Amino acid sequence: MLHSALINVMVKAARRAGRSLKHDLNEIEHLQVSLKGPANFVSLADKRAEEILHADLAKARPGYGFVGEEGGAREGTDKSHTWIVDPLDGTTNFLHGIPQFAISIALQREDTIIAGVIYNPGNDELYIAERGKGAFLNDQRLRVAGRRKLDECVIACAMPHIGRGDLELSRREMTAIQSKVAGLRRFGAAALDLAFVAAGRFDGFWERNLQPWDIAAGQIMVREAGGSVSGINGKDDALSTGHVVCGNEFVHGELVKILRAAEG
Ligand code: 2AM
Ligand code: CA
Repeated sequence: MLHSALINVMVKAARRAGRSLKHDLNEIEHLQVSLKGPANFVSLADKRAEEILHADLAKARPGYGFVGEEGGAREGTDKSHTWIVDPLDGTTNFLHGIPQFAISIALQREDTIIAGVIYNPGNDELYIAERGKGAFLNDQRLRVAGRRKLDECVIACAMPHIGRGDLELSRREMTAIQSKVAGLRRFGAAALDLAFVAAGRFDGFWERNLQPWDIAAGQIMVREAGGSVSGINGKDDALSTGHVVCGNEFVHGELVKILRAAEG
């Protein structure tokens, strides 16, 4: 399938960084991890992947700014374009050898995300989206699920864990939602949760306290697959608030209602 030059640049970078992550995952699975500990090793894997992404993207599009989870923000001479990159989303899964992790790359032009690529090197699933041109998984056009009955929906969420999140609020939200849906899932990689909504696997997803690089590529993926994405109150912006809720228009609206009520 033919994609734009921009998407080709992003895909090439994602695949090269993916090879690096896959090599490092193999080391983790074979326990050839240094004595300093796996967490340290993973943080090196993360940094290596980000350096590959930065090198490839900067070579192909000199001057674009770059915001990555590991290296912070690097300003470019071209002030209207910025890459927003997570070299390893789903770090805890990666550390445990669970193949639900991904590289997430988005390109922002002025205030708008114009392209996104999410690549899971664990199972070679490649998601791409370009503004106005649709979303694809391994070259198959994506469409969000069409369900309009909440009791048939599978919804993804996050869970506060040690040192992170508001446990009480999360419990109120989960209690309110789990009693109304066919199933709740917590997979632990926000970029892939969004990609799964775009692919119609999940009917919806919400999570709080995310960073722009967790959301940017997944947001355009869901929108280009025909879905709705917003902050928790339904009107604000997921990227700037860091809180996200999405699904088809109906599911998105229902989740917003329930989450707002749970907020109290
Ligand atoms: P990460 O794997 O790149 O850290 C898990 O609920 C999701 O939240 C993952 O996508 C994870 O991204 C993201 N996340 C963002 N900030 C986080 C943090 N401080 N601690 C753990 N997960 C975080
Ligand atoms: Ca992340």
